[in-house]
Amino acid sequence: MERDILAKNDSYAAVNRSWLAERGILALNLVSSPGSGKTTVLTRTVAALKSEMPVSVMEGDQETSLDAERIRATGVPAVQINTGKGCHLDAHMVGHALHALLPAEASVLFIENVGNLVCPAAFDLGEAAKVAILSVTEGEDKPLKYPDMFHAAQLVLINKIDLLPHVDFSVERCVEYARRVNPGVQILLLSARTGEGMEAWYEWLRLTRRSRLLGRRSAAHQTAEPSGVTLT
Ligand SMILES: Nc1nc2c(ncn2[C@@H]2O[C@H](COP(=O)(O)OP(=O)(O)OP(=O)(O)O)[C@@H](O)[C@H]2O)c(=O)[nH]1
Ligand SMILES: [Mg+2]
Repeated sequence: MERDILAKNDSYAAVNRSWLAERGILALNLVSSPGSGKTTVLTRTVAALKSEMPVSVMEGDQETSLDAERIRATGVPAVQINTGKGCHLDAHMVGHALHALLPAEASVLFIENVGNLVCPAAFDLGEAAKVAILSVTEGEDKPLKYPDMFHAAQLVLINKIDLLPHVDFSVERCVEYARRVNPGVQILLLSARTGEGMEAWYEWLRLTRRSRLLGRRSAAHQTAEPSGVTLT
């Protein structure tokens, strides 16, 4: 039964992925335990980048639209998906939300998943990459305890580094544990509160978006279609 659910999800995810690819949209699935700072990272990120590139956000929570309201307060479009009893977003929900949000061509779409380090790892949403956030108050052992999530992530953001002087958290050990479950994973340290380290994350976003647009342009070139995409 679990296999059937995942197979069905994968087919919806494939539809989302091609819908996003046709429009040159970079979709990122942000995953973490509750409270590690996903929405705080996102509000700061979209406020910083919205004049440079089109951005929009999907917010996944069991209840409330508090996070979508925090994003909308920055002037960036956001939709809230409430999962009720569900502990993760799935590709069917995201497909519906895509049609409600209608992210712009060549934009970056951030999908904030439900705070949970287990279930979201298994559900492909059609994203280009998963970004896992781990805050220093959670303990450095999380990559070893929740290996599926850290294995699935392309990038790990270690957040709340402003709190490092007050907590017992070894960045070195955390990096070693993350690389043990995912040798190729990229890792950035930041504080969404002070802004330290955020520029490197923005640069990762710029580069990842750029390579997506270049890939789209060369695919369009091969099929002799005009791409219409401006690279910035
Ligand atoms: N000190 C410090 N606090 C932070 C930082 N980032 C977020 N916080 C705080 O951590 C708390 C949770 O942040 P959120 O952004 O709501 O976390 P979240 O991951 O979106 O939470 P859920 O959506 O409930 O899973 C808030 O009180 C934030 O102000 C940071 O870099 N440093
Ligand atoms: Mg949140």
